[in-house]
Amino acid sequence: SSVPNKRIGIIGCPFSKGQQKRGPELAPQESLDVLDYGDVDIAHRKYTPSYPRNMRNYGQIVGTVVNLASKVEEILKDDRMVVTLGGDHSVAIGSIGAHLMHNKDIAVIWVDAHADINTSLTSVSGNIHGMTVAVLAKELESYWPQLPGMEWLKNKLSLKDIVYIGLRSIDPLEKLIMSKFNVHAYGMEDIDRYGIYDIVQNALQYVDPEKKKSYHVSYDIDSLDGLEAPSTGTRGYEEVSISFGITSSKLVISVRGGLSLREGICILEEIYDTGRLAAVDLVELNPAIGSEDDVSKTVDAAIQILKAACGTVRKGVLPNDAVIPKP
Ligand code: 5AB
Ligand code: MN
Ligand code: MN
Ligand code: MN
Repeated sequence: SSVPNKRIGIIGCPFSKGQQKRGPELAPQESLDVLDYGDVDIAHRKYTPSYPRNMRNYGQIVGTVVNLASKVEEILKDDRMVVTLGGDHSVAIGSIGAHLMHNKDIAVIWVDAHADINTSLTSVSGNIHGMTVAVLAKELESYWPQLPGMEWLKNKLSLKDIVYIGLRSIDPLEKLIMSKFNVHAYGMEDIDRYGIYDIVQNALQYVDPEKKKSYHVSYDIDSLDGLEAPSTGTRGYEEVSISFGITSSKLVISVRGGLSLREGICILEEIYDTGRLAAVDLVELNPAIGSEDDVSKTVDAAIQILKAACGTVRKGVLPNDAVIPKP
């Protein structure tokens, strides 16, 4: 099998406007021991004469993902695996968009409680972190209004090239989109039935049967159970206000019962083992949520997952030239 990439470039994207809570922008400040390409410039400008409806903070998002995309491309050209530390999940528009510019033949493994496949016309929240996959999807182009500033996204992602793992909270219209386009997804119930190892093997076999694609893992920390990763914005029970025209009501989304940290680690270990893991996003960690303990628990979970993505083996590795000391 091919040799996994040992060179890593890490980039912070402290962007939080894809959702409404303060905090995800703080996550990149937690330091991880890898080569650092710095933080992306966050766009603060209000954008565009034709701001699309029901897309909160569109201007800042467009500006930021463009900046992130050029950094990600730079890291890929340096032949390093890219680790993008969000930020909320809207940053994956930039990282996956850049990966697609660098290499058209990618496969995305989206690990999340949510499908993030709303368009501006189906979203009940107007939060763009719930629309990322739909923005990137080739098959959904005609379901969007004009998206000014997203013209750079020329190579779109085919919905055949994405597979979800860990879903447990999908909006009804997201479900409709997924079934119409036959999007491949493993929910928590599938993991209960078959176990995480077999699920990952199946997912990879589906999305990359010829074993030649460049993998992009977009890891939303809310895929983990709230007990393992409490400091994230969309966990537990949350009320999202729905407003279409003059009607408005509340939707309660339940997202308990998520992945164990071990399952999360296993996903990355197996994908690392393919030797073709080229990019990882670690998003939605929100250090402004929960107690100090909650935050350090969540950061630690994120670190364990990133370590697995970088080739850490839980069983340990043989040291290079070391010998067992004798007296
Ligand atoms: B996340 C919801 N589907 O569109 C929406 O955390 C939640 O990046 C989106 O997965 C969650 O607002 C976005 C209700
Ligand atoms: Mn999520
Ligand atoms: Mn997400
Ligand atoms: Mn979230």
